[in-house]
Amino acid sequence: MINFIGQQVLPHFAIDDANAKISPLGNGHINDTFLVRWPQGEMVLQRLNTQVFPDADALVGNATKISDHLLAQASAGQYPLQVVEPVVTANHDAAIDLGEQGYWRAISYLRHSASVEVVETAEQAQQAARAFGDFAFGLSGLDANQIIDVIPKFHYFPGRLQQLQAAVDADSEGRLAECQHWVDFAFSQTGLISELESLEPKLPLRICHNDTKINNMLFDDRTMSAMAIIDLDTCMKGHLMYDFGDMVRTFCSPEAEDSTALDKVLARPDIFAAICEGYTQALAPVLTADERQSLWLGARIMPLMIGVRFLTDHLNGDKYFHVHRENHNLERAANQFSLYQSLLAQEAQFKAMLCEHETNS
Ligand code: GN1
Ligand code: MG
Repeated sequence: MINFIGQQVLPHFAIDDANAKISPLGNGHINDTFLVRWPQGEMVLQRLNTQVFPDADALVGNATKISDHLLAQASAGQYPLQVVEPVVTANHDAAIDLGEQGYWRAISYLRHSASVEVVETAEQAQQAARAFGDFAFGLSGLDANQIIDVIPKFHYFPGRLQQLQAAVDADSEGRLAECQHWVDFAFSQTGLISELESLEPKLPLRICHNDTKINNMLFDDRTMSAMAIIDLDTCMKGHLMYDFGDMVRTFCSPEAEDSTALDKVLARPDIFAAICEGYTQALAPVLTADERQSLWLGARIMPLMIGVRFLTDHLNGDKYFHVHRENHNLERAANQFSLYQSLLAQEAQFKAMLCEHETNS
């Protein structure tokens, strides 16, 4: 892949392969991402997964609109973070479609940036949650109809359960028996659907990030303060509760998303409180009462729904998420369901924390 990039992709950017250093970057589950450095500069290069994103042009178009909007906000002093921007080719194209050999696009690399895989302190969680809140707030002035839904029904829990049911019915890899207990567990939690159905119609549609994992927010490695929000691939119309929930999902556990130490996969209360504080403060001017009320549902639904998606992919033979070992998706699913259980076990305490921020802001 590295040789291919050097010989077939870099020339589109007028970069001489002989002087470039190409290395894999990040831990994405879908696209292939590389850092390219050459004597005159550096950039992030990605091969988009067109199975997952069939309308890659729409994805690139969305990202351009979002970064343009945020850059304008930043230059007016109204957006506190740095903005990742598309890098066009020598012919000023936003992407290179090489057909079978991939759909490639580049984005700017931010110097002095550092990413975190597991949140260590409440301070870190608060900074990151505030940054994701600033991002959503910054986009509240952009007309949501300008953004194309690159994956329709992305965070639609009933649809994800239907996909799990289809995978169970097919059992194409003969993996059902060993994970039947997790399948049963997932289907025992359908009570969330009625909660969702009563809340969702009241929630405004906003441009959401839809993948607010801790490693999609960069810190400044000199100060460890928030620097930028990255990975605009799934920015689409949606509800803020899912962005809140994805932070809870990826910040609260002291273990990585694929850790098999399930007894340690617990939602940390101090981190949950810090997310509530950072996020609701940044969004205070626009957050509606119904949106505030939806946050606890978002916090539960995201680990459960991502767990369902991992389990579905395990049953389907690991066709969607990149895997690095046998049963990787099953292990991820077990991890996410354990985190969900830990959240449920602390429901009263966590709901009280959300109410506290309701009255404070
Ligand atoms: C995928 O590839 P990455 O890490 O940006 C997935 C998210 C999941 C996440 C789980 C398009 O994101 O929805 O929450 O893995 N993205 C897509 O870690 O499905
Ligand atoms: Mg992503």
